[in-house]
Amino acid sequence: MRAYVGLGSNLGDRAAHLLLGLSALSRLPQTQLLRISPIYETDPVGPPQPLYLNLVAELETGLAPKALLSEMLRIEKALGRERRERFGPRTLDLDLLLYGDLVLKEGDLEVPHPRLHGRAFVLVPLLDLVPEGRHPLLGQTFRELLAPLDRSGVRPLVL
Ligand code: PH2
Ligand code: MG
Ligand code: MG
Repeated sequence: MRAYVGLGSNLGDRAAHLLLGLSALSRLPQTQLLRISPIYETDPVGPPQPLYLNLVAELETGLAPKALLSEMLRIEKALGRERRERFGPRTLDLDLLLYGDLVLKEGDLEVPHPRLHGRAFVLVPLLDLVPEGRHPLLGQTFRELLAPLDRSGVRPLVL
């Protein structure tokens, strides 16, 4: 199944955390890392905290959604993530954004990701990968969902 994972980091060496996260995703069983979006530096949404780096990765995976999610949590932990306040700073956050056109809500597994449609820091890099994509639950295109949002807080990273 084609799956899209959002990556974010706003603590320590942010780019290194993203690269380690991508490397770990690429090594998951039954999984290929197909493409990645550009990296963006983004204003934090939520409590005051450092700027984020965000990107979206496209995977082809034979893992079931639950198995993929638990592997993602394992990768976050391996990269030193401590869960403290909700929406607070993190070394690496991996969010399962889309799993094919699956719509599912079961415990801590919810696809499409429940906040995908309101977040420019997700929609901008997602649109880089799937410019004609459509939200499987809401039915609107990602382009339509991004249109009313303020994207001034999402800037291409210049290395
Ligand atoms: N993640 C959050 C909370 N706020 N803000 C930005 N810019 N990027 C994120 O990845 C992010 C956030 C919780 O997951
Ligand atoms: Mg997140
Ligand atoms: Mg998360």
